[in-house]
Amino acid sequence: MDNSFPVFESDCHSLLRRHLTRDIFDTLRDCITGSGYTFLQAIQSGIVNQDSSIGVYAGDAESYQLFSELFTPIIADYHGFSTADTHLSHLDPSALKVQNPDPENRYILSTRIRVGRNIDGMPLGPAVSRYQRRVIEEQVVAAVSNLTGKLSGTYFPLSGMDEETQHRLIEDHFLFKEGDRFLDAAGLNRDWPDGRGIFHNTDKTFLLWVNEEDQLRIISMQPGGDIKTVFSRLMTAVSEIEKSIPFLYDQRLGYLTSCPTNLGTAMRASVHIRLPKLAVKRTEMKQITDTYHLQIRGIHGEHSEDESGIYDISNGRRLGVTEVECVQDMYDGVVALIKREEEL
Ligand code: ADP
Ligand code: DAR
Repeated sequence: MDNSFPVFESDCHSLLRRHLTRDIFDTLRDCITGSGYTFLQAIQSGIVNQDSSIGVYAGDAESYQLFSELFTPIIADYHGFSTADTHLSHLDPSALKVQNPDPENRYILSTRIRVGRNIDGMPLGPAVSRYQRRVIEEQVVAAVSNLTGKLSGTYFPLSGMDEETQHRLIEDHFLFKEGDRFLDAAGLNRDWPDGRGIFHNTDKTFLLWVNEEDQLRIISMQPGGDIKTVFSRLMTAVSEIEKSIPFLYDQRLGYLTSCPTNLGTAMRASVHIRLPKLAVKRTEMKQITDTYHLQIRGIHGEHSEDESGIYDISNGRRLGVTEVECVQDMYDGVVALIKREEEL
């Protein structure tokens, strides 16, 4: 790994490039955390992938302190969250003021709400060893084997999963894609597929990814727009799992994650929604999603393009807002999008 100041291409617009000064680089260049994660590893993804939006990953909780000269301004820039701010959690679905925004299923194909979690006492994905990843897998599998009722289900390790099953689960939006180049350069794909897998209940409305970008991605999803039911199921599952697994949590930054974009709630609440009229008025659609702090993705996950007027619409705010506010953001924005679609 080259330890000279990185060369950024003229069309690189990452927050890494924006905030990495020569002074910060010289100060942090030789820093290594207790789990052996180096500053150069932390910035590697943004150097290799010049089209990164952020470009940095944490290898453990200590990364957020030891590399603070760089991480803190990136977090402030991305989340609008300063060192004077403190994150608060609010996980109670009864506080959510929502109803199904599309009871006749004219627009919303499906609703999915996920949170990322990592295990207190372990490094994060970019610095975890093969052995630690297997310990994490064992801990998570033991925790989900205690789930009862509608949350009970089966764990499927990626190792040994046949290609056809894996492809179908990805195509059906249940399983993560094999780590992309951003995760690869961050060291998150090391030893793939060892220690990775997916748990899901019988009807695939509750799923849990093990050792992808975060150590747990806890997911609730179902067809249609019953946002409150999806959120309630997720919160029940999270509190059940937390009875046997300590989650990595920071008083100021909330739930700690490998990518700073997921800090705080680590929540993405999304709908797959068909908006054919707004699809040809993309500027107007963007005005509405910006107003409600929403993000637009394609329906095959991050970095995918929208398909035939169907979009993945989700909350853009994760840190400095509560879980209830994340879901409320998404709901309020979806109501506005459907209203405008009907007007058109
Ligand atoms: P993240 O887990 O960070 O939300 P992605 O955006 O890559 O990651 O989405 C992961 C998977 O979840 C993809 O297969 C995507 O199609 C699926 N997905 C996301 N939102 C929904 C939704 N509302 N309904 C159905 N599938 C969804
Ligand atoms: N691709 C990286 C991370 C962006 C946020 N998405 C995550 N964490 N999956 C980038 O810097 O663009």
